[in-house]
Amino acid sequence: MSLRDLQAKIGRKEARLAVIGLGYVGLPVACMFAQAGFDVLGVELRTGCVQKVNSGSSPIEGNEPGLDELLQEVVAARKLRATPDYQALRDRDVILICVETPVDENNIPRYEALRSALSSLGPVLKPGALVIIESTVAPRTMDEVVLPLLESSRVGKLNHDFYLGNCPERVMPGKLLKNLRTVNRVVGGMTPETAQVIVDLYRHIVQADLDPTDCITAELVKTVENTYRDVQIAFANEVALICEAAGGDVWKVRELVNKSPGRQMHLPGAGVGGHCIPKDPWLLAYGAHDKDLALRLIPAARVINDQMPLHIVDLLQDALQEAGRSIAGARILVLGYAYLEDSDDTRNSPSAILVQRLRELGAQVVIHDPYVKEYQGNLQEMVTGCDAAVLMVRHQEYLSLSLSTLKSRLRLPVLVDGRHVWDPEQVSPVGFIFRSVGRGYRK
Ligand code: SAJ
Repeated sequence: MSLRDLQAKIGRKEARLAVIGLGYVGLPVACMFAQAGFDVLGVELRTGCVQKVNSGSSPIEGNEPGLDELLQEVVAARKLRATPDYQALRDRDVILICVETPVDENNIPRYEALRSALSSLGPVLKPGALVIIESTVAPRTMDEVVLPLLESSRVGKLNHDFYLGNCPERVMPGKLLKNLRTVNRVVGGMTPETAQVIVDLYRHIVQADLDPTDCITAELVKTVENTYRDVQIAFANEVALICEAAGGDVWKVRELVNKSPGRQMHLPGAGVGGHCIPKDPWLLAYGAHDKDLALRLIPAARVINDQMPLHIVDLLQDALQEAGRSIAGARILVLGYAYLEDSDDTRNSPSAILVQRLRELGAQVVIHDPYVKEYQGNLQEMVTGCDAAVLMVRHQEYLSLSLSTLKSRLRLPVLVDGRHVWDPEQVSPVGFIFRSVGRGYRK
């Protein structure tokens, strides 16, 4: 089938789609193309996930507005079904690949899932089919990993026997469906014609801009946009450390800096977690790893952000010292374990770094998080008998905490705020020994 024939089939919604990987990226996009009227096959190796999807039940944890209902609707309408069998891909005209692309402890991309998906897809790929990579990959991966794997695993050449592009995901947990509809997308194609066909396809589900370009640009845009965020957060964190040392208040400073045209200082805090921001700067850096280019700012930003949970420990030690207590043997209540407010997602959580360090220093740690199953519980009971409370995540529940009740239940009036929940004017009258990221406390 020619690209033009495929473009026509997409226009008539007759193209048969497939999504490889039914996680927080693949499942919503599969549901939305199915809702748009396409026949969609989900390929997923986790059989438990396959069974849940085929029963119309979402395997995704956390609150995703509309996803459960949409999944039930499209499965009942037989527009979406899931299978672990790659052979089922033989009749698919368009295949989206939405598998994980983590980095390892040396910050090197790990493409096992991507390579496995491509190697299994190649031999069953229908002639004239279009392959679209949604996973976030390091610049040059399309040219140096994806294309060679597809060409080596099947008889055929690019732009003759199959077509290839990338449309990096821009999902945000908690608003997966809304963002798919409303967030602009960059669309990379191995040829401009391929990029246009991919734009035509996504136009069926995306109401925002679809910007066609080449694959290397799409790879760079996705990794740069998250690296931008990481560097901006690191800047805010370093300014917070300066404010602490200089006796300033970073929150007042940030508010007034951001009144200056063109400034948008981000939020300093207890660290940077999640599945995107800690990883994507390393994917971007890897795009130039074999060139004689010494990156300094991007790696330094990662170091600054990864140090912030340890800085919270320093603030806690300082406050406990003022209360005449060492951290060894102290009982510490950690408020929040998810990486993001009002989420149950704990991937790369800064709280995990904090808890590990506290235990290394001999503290007993009590963890509360209203969204993370293993840490749910009665907060008032959990705080009783603790020597200090450390706020790590700005969950809604914590914003309305009674400070006087909190103090009455703590053995020592020690409170550390990692996410700007409280101001000194609220805390001091209650009699806390208070430390907060970005606020000078040096006498
Ligand atoms: N954080 C800060 N200061 C900030 C913003 C975030 O310390 O100013 C921390 C958060 O507490 C969290 C981490 O950084 O631990 C990541 O927060 P995030 O708001 O960036 O949320 P993510 O990880 O879900 O990022 C996703 C990204 N989306 C995609 O990769 C498709 C990111 O590009 C979005 O900007 C972000 O969602 C969003 O804006 O919701």
